Amino acid sequence: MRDVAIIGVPLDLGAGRRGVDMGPSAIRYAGLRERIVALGCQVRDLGNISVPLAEQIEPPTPDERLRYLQPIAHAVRDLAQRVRDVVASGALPLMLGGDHSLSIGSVAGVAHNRRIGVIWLDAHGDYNTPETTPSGNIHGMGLAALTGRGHPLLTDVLGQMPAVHPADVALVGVRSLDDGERDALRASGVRVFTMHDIDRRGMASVMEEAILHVSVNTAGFHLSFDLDALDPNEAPGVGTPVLGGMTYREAHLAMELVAASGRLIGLDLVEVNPILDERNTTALLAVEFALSALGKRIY
Ligand code: 6HN
Ligand code: MN
Ligand code: MN
Ligand code: MN
Repeated sequence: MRDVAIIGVPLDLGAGRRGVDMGPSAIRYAGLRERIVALGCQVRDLGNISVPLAEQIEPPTPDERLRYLQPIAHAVRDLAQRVRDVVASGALPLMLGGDHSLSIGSVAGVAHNRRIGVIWLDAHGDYNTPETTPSGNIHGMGLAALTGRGHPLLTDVLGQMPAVHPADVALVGVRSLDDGERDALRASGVRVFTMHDIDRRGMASVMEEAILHVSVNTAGFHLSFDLDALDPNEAPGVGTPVLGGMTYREAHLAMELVAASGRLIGLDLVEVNPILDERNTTALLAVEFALSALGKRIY
């Protein structure tokens, strides 16, 4: 079993709604560390990245198309450097969020000086730019930034632009895209699997193709798991719920296929919002997904 390093990112500046800053606590409280140790992994919890509160930075930002750009750019750079160091130490970085803008840093860190694949599990595309965003929220721009589209402070985090090639990315679980975002995604070369594909083909077929797609000629793949990929009836504690998502069983199967691939090199669990959750259900599911992705077997 592998070494795992946990990094909390209590960031909510990239989301329109407050509460996901408490996600790292909720996931830790759900027993993350002990349960990964029980798998036989060596686990280090590196604590949280320091992130300012919205209340500390009023007024938000001069640019309403990139809300809180400066503090988010600072946080993702800090995170990317720590993740790069974790990777150099031979451990697998496990990020707890926090809003999805944090993945701009985590993926940049995992991708440092090498070609990696990315699987982005999400109800959304996170492929907006300042030109297409309807909200100005940077958590809707993370995947675009990682593939080189957007503000330079977000596209060039560790001096490698783009951090990942669009052709090495698979987006899975999508059911909410903004108009400009959809056009950009179509032109990008990112492989998109919507909920329609999961309904028609089944999760196993979709994930097997996604994993193969991001594994060709790469050093392995990073999995960025936005918990809003799940149906909000099963995972209510997320920042931006969208009906019609994957079931717990489907997501769980996806994680088992990730583990079976032997190619996982980084993992984000993001957008857990304890304020909207019921008895920490969503955080508990996040822990289950981490365990399955790391190779937990029933038999
Ligand atoms: N997420 N497409 C919407 C926006 O504001 O850009 C929602 C983004 C949600 C982002 O869930 O990580
Ligand atoms: Mn997302
Ligand atoms: Mn989302
Ligand atoms: Mn490919």
